[in-house]
Amino acid sequence: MCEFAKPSAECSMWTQETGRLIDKARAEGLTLAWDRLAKQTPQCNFCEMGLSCAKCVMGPCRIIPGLDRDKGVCGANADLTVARNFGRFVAGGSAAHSDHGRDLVEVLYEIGCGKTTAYEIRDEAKLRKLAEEFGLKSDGDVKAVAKAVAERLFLDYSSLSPGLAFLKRLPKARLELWDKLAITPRGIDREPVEMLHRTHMGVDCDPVSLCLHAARTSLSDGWGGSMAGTEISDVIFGVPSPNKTKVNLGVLKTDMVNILVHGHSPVVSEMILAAAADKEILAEAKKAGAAGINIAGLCCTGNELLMRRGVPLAGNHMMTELTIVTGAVEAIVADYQCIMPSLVNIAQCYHTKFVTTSDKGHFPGAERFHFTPENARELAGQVVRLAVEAFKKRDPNKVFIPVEPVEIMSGFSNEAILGALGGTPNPLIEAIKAGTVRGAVGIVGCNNPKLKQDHHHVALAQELIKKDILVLVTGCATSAMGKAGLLVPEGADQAGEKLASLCRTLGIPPVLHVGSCVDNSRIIQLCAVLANAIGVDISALPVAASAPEWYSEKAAAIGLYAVATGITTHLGLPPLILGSPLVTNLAVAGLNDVVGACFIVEPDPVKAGQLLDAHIAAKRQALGLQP
Ligand code: MSK
Repeated sequence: MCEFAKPSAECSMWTQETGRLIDKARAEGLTLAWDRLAKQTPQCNFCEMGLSCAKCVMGPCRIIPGLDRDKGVCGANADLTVARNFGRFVAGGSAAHSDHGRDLVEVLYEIGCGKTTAYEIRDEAKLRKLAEEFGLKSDGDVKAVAKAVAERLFLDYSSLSPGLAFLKRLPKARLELWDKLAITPRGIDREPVEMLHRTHMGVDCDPVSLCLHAARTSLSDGWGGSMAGTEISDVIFGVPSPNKTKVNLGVLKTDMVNILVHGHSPVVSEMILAAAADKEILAEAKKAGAAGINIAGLCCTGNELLMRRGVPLAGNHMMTELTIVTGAVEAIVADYQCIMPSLVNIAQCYHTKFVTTSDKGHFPGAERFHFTPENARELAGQVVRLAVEAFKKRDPNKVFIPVEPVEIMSGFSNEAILGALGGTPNPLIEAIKAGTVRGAVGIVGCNNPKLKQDHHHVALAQELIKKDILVLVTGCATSAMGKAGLLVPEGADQAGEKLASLCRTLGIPPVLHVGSCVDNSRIIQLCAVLANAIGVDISALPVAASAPEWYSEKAAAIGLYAVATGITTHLGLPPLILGSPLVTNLAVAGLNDVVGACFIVEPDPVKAGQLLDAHIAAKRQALGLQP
């Protein structure tokens, strides 16, 4: 087993709420992710090193470098096997984000064609601005503009793309570098498919070439599918602006019908939110004995509603099973990604309805509703009514909500950040030059049961803000930061003197919540805005990224598109590549000479903070600034 991956007895005890609910789950005879991890331990060392291959039936093969089993049946050695596996891993993550983005483009298209009345354009100005950016007619009938923007993005999903529409946002130097390396992404669907093709036996047998195509694939996500997901979500549901709300399991209400929206897409969850405000359904809830209907979020669907509507966030990835264990959840309404199959079984031990809404996400045993833009309003009403019915069956003796909610601030879209600065990045650039903000780090992503829950996110953020480095946060790291008091202006008390004073003046937290996992596209876009304004490539900026507790293929895609964009990225756990010295060295060093950034792997969050601080100091010095 890899040294980074040892589950610790205390790993489940990081937060008060986790520990107490684990005790309840144990008393009720339930098995949770931590228990399943323990049963899976020790995990397969070959898989952990990336040295197993099951891509054909001459195998499966396990490569043992240095021994007489150093090649698979086809002749692939350790480097090639690792590169093939890593390429497919990144393709999986890129495909997931980008397919999510496509769903938003499809809703925009349906709005443009007048085929849905459930959805509308909430931010017409952003839509027209995008049309202008894409070189399309931006005035006139809003539906025609919506249709044209959607059609332009559909082209980007295909082989007919004239060049991804969002690439124009990048500094010229970065685009020239990608062209030189032949990693400029072409079609959003094309790159992951080509990765599957290249990694079929007997196609691309050069590990370096495969790694470069992995970078290209991830870029089709970051500057393509994910960016489309973010931008079109803003158009349809509104550009986020700062709001105050609450986080942790305390957002569940003992006297209300509690519905948790889970997954990644705002498409269905926005409809559930609207249905929960329906007077008729509210009256039914009251008749059932509830004081009202309470919607709260999980994972990135939660982040979407949190950013735009201030809907409270019940928890992140490793809290999802435990939310049901509270006994206070009437329904979990799930779309796709990061939804543990175990939730169905745990829900069956309570009165909780587990509802799926996407034709892509099937969970045997779930209540299945196939949402489309045409039927979304009607089905949302049915789902909320199902939860109201479930409330009647809630067992008050099983209800246990172990904590009080914590206040947070959210909604820091790029528009909100730049808007607060007078519409230009110049005040931020001046603050960076003066060292008030020495740099910025995006802390993104998941929890992993192999690590002490939330601890790595929080300890890293504390280490960075102490050194006057601003932190931007997305995804499941958000609730960790919130619980630690870092998402409120008072969090400035934990920051260095200069950053703290800026936060107090502006009334902002030292850690800014910028969205869900697709919204990491906001971070790379902001980097491009800063680089263009300063007149440098993105790799020259005093910025970095980090995924301290990551688990998913999508996180690997995010990390790689950040690095390929020129942003050095820290990982708290290594990817499954350590079986290849060539691929590992490329990731942690060689990429610096290729794309001007690389990965840092460091499990200790304090040491990681020190490494990122040193990286930022070096970038500042290279720009002629005080480190
Ligand atoms: S939900 S990818 S556990 S952030 Fe986006 Fe959270 Fe990571 Fe899933």
